[in-house]
This record gives sequence, structure tokens and C-alpha cells, in this order.
Amino acid sequence: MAVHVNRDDGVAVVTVDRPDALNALNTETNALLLEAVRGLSEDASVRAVVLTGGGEKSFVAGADIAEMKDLSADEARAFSVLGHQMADAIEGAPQPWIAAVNGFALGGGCELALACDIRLAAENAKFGQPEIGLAITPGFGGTQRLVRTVGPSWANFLVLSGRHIRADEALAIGLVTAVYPKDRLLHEATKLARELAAKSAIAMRACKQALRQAQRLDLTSGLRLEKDVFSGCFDGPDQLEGMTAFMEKRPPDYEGR
Ligand code: CO8
Repeated sequence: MAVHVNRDDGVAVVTVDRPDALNALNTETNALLLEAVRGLSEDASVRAVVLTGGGEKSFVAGADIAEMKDLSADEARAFSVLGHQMADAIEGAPQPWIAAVNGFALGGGCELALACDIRLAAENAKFGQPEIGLAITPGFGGTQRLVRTVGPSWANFLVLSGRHIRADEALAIGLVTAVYPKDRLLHEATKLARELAAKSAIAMRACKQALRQAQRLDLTSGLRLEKDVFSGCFDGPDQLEGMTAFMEKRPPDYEGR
């Protein structure tokens, strides 16, 4: 199987594992990944997810070029739709998703990382949207999410040139939030996931929903949504427990409601 899911104490680690093809996404891998995302979204015991690539060299080196080569326009649309469904499922998941980028994150791989809530990189990671070199555009959200994540200046440069950038450059432009030595990346990503998993699941979901909508709504509508999600937190027991625990100088014990 090209996708593995390991659950441990509220944290799931999802590994895209086709190292012989640098974890390129073919239809089968996309379908397995989508199935994994949907399964995890329905599993309330999983409160944070880490996404990484199998092998030593790559997170995901893009969509599978060998498979894409002979697609018709209609087949290419179906391929792109599947990719978009996966990105939407990750964005819409109740838990935070952390991309642990352990090597090449190119094309669909960079776009997959962009669908995650937080991106961490290993020092050897490389990012890029090389599609222009194949005479196609990004097709898995890259033209839209990259602009919203790093701004039009860097997004234009990356998409129009097809050049790869290093992890330190990705950090400088805000594409990732931290860079670690390769052998520490998964440890750091899992540590962060555990930290997020310990928060109130209902508040995490509400924050994620509001942040996601910030990419889609105009400011007035977004600020209205924030009032709704903020006040909604006061409908469940976690808010009282969180504030009581703070006042009593003890860790909170959340119900996730
Ligand atoms: N697709 C298929 N096979 C791949 C891919 C890929 N994207 N990337 C690497 N491979 C394969 C190679 O063909 C090679 O296979 P083999 O050993 O059988 O020859 C193996 O992986 C190892 O690769 P290399 O020998 O090339 O390794 P190098 O270290 O020399 O180079 C690179 C690594 C720089 C990553 C190089 O492999 C490369 O440039 N790969 C292609 C990267 C790319 O262009 N990605 C974008 C693809 S287009 C895309 O993602 C569009 C997304 C839109 C829709 C998505 C819907 C889900």
C-alpha cells in the first residue's frame, strides 16, 4: 500500500510511501490518501495529523508524470478533481494537519503541503511548482493557495519560473514555519502534533474553520464569522474548563465539546 496511517495516543502519522517514484501521486495513491483523510476526519480519537513522505529523498515529487502524460483533457480534469477533493478534505478536516516536508515537495507535493494547516521542513527539503516546465499549470490548488500563503510576488516567481527553492528560502518567504535537521523533523512534527492534540478539540475545529474561511470571505463576512465561532465556544464545557484550569494553575481536562 502506498499510504500508511499510524495512530498513537491521539496523533496519526500519514506516510505517502512510493519511494521508487519519489512518492509521486498516481490515481491509486491519490485515492488511498483521500480515503485516509476521510477516515481520519471521522475518527474523533485522532486530534492531530502529521503528513510525510516515505524514503530518504522526498515528501511528494508531484503528480505521477508517467500516468499524466497520455491523459485527455477530460481525464486530466478528473485527475485534478481528485487532487482538489483531497486538498479540500484536508482543509476541511476537524483536526490540524501538519506537513513534515522531508525532501522534494514539487508540483502536487507542494500543493499537498499547502493544503495542510502548518508546514515544517527538513534542511534538505526542496519546494517548487515545476509544472511550467512540463507545459502545464499547477492543477491541485497551487495557483490559488500559493498566492494566499506567500503572496503574489513569490507565487508568480515560483509558478512562472518553475524553479525549486531550498528549505531556508521557503522559511524566509513564509512557506514553512520551521526548518529542522532531517533526522529531527518527524520528532519535531510529532511533538507539535501532540501539543495541538492536547488542546480543546472543539476550539481547534472552530479556529481551523475561521482561519480557512479567512482565505475565502471578504473582511466584513470573516469578522462576522469570528464573532459566531468565538461565542459558540461558550456553549460547551471546554471553555469553562480551560479558563478554570488557568485560574487554578493546573492543566485543563477537556471533553472536546
Ligand atoms: N512522476 C513520476 N515519476 C517520478 C516523479 C513524478 N512526478 N518524480 C520522480 N519520479 C521518478 C523518476 O522518474 C525516477 O524513476 P526511475 O528510477 O524509474 O527512472 C525516480 O522517481 C527517481 O527520480 P530521479 O532519478 O529523477 O531522481 P533525482 O534525484 O535525479 O531528481 C527530482 C529528483 C528533481 C525530484 C526529479 O525526479 C524531478 O524533477 N521529478 C519531477 C518533479 C515534477 O516535475 N513534479 C511536478 C509534476 S506535475 C504536477 O505535480 C501537477 C499536479 C497537478 C494535478 C495533481 C492532482 C493530484
